[in-house]
Amino acid sequence: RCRAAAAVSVRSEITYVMIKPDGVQRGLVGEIISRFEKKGFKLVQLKMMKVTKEVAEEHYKDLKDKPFFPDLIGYILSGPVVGMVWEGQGVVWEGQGVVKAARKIIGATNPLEAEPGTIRGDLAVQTGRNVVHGSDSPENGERETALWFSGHGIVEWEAHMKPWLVE
Ligand code: IDP
Ligand code: MG
Repeated sequence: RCRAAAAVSVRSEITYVMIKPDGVQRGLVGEIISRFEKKGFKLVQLKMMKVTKEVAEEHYKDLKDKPFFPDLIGYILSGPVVGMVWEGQGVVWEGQGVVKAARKIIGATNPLEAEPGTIRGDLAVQTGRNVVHGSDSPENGERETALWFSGHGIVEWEAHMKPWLVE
């Protein structure tokens, strides 16, 4: 079923997380997926893909006037990526849903400012090679899921861990 293309009101919050080409080349796919999985988020979509310029530019369209935009697109096109969608299934962190929580796990944009314990803080050193993307709002979680998984939507399944995770 294609939830990403349906009306906004009924679904729980989802976030689009993407392991960028450096994360794939450095063999960090398992490590990065593992951090979200262990936290208790529910994986509802996953795919390795070669990126097209059109999708990369659409994904980062809000940054198109930034001086680093051409380098950013070049970086994202430099190799395959692993895109995934995570659902929070009732897990909230400091009152926020999965989008905000995923960004805490990812850490600050500049890996040198990202806290140890975050993905970027532990695994990366430069803003231009910061290994992972995470949506910055629930709206962008929906938008990016629809963009990267166009025509696929997300997989609906019941994760039996939920009562073991939240009271
Ligand atoms: P975010 O990924 O933490 O949400 P954004 O500001 O949305 O950060 O920027 C998107 C991506 O663009 C960053 O993850 C990084 O790869 C790249 N980027 C952002 N700012 C710079 C910069 O100043 N120089 C080079 N690349 C940058
Ligand atoms: Mg961003």
